[in-house]
Amino acid sequence: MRGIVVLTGAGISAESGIPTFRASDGLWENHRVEDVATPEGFVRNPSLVHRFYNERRNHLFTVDPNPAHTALARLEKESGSPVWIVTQNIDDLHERAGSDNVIHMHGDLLSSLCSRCGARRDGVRSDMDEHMVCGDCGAVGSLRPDIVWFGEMPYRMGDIMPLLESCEIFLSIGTSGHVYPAAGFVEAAVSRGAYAVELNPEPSLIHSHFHRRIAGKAGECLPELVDEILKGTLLP
Ligand code: BJW
Repeated sequence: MRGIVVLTGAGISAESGIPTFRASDGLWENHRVEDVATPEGFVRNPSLVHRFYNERRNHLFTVDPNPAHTALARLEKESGSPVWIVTQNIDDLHERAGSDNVIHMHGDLLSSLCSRCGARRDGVRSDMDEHMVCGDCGAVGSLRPDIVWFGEMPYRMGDIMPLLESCEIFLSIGTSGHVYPAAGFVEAAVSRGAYAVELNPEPSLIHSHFHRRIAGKAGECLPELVDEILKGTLLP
């Protein structure tokens, strides 16, 4: 059965109080991407990188899913078709809202990765630092946040591409289309026959590839879009 793929970006968590990256008050205004979101930045200054992610992890514990996350969980439960969320976000708000089929292509704020042995451990809730010891290989200082930085291969591309190539509906919610390979997903889906909808208050860099654009906030517009899909009135 052809399913539904939903690509989500920072915009879906904005109404929960998590800053986006490229807004005027976004994360990249106060931090240089090269310093906090590249493997080279981590080697140069692990303490700075740990501080950046520790602050974001601690903030995550203070926020809740918003109606956009809840609407996607409802779509998964009530749709007769398989629904997959491919999120670029490293927060756990989709899971907390009740979604089960979530692929975190850019990693997970609540997981650690050993840059020496590759072991990943989830359930990280306390601050990380450059003195930590890997519980798997015993290396000191090799543990990093389990995040996909620039120049690194996003997770589960081998699962994502077949989902894009077989889906009937592709939704893109709250992503600016600056970062690849995620920005290329709409073309992969549309070229194989998917109907594509973008939901974003501003047109993304890739908006022209979509059949329909909804200008608005995810928390306000996604519940209605989900209703349309569940009623079977979305497709022309
Ligand atoms: C709302 C809203 C509301 C606000 N409701 N919406 C040239 C061509 C192609 C590729 C490259 C290239 N040069 C370099 C590359 C590769 C590079 C890349 O794309 N660079 C670009 C900058 C050009 N990509 C990579 O390196 C990736 N790896 C890779 O390519 O590996 C090789 C490969 C080869 C072949 C196949 C596959 C792979 C890795 C990318 C890693 C990205 N990492 C980050 C940081 C880590 C995570 C973290 O710290 O949280 O991920 S960067 C950052 O950007 C983060 C995000 O996930 C990602 C996307 O940002 P997003 O989500 O779109 O946020 P914003 O802020 O940009 O936009 C928010 C949107 O929400 C806006 O549009 C608002 O309007 C909207 N919004 N309120 C709905 N209420």
